[in-house]
Amino acid sequence: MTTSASAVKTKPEDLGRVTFLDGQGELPMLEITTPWSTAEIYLQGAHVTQFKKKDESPLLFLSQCSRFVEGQPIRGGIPVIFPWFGPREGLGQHGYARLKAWDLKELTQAPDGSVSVRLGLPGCPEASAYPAYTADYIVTVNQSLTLQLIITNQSRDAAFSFEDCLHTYFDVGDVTAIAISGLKGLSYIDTVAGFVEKTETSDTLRIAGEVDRIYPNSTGTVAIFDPRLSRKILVEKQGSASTVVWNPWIAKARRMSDFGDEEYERMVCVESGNVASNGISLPPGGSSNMTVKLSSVTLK
Ligand code: TA6
Repeated sequence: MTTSASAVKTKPEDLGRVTFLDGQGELPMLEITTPWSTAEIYLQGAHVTQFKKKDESPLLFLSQCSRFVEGQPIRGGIPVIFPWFGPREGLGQHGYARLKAWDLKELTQAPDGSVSVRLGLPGCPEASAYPAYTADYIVTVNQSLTLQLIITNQSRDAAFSFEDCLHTYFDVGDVTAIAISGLKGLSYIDTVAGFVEKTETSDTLRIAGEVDRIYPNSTGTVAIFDPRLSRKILVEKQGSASTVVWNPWIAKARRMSDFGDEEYERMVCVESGNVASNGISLPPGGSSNMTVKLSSVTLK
């Protein structure tokens, strides 16, 4: 016997729920609950600070020392990096999108219990250096976490060149025990070794010191095997040509005032974006759409 969807009454507890509240530092945030998971998004930086599946430990790392101050980046979660990646003379690191309060544009609760939140980057003085553009960010929460960053060149006559990156901090049981796959055979820029270009020859990348690598033309799925937390994290993506892998290790961790000295042991960044040689140039009216799906499976 088939039952039409309309005949199936969705119980309230099966719908996704969104709660607006003041988070750390009194910064406004959304708390999202679905039948499978919970998530937190701060309007500051459209910053996802947590995603946690029921009966699993948090997927994302958030520093215990993070600042929650308007205009300052949150340390951990998923910083939205735009319109540039890395340092810029006199302009700071990783663009200004993560420093601004984004506007909440739309909330969608799907009949299956998924919740989607669309946020928009408002105009700001720094944007005057660029052609007119819009930046929309859609976060979808269900059994996994899907992030979509859509940049549109609203100019009628000028190209818009930029970099973007979802700088995701993953929570791991012990960074020296994880293995990262999906990068074998790719070239990478080793910024720790003076930005020299190398080739990834190992089947899996292990972390035993500071790692800060940009893998250009890296479009495939990356997996993080975490034996301590008995899970495999998958980073699947479309519209992203670059992967960045980062762990600050001991010395850099100590230099970061918004990061605990020992916290390098519990995190790794696997970032999805379009940076360096993969930067994007949009023609007038053109759009880019980067979609990243973060999921996890339990290791038997
Ligand atoms: O993505 C790696 C990286 O560029 C590292 O070089 C390190 O600076 C990290 O980003 C964190 O940057 P942040 O500006 O958030 O401290």
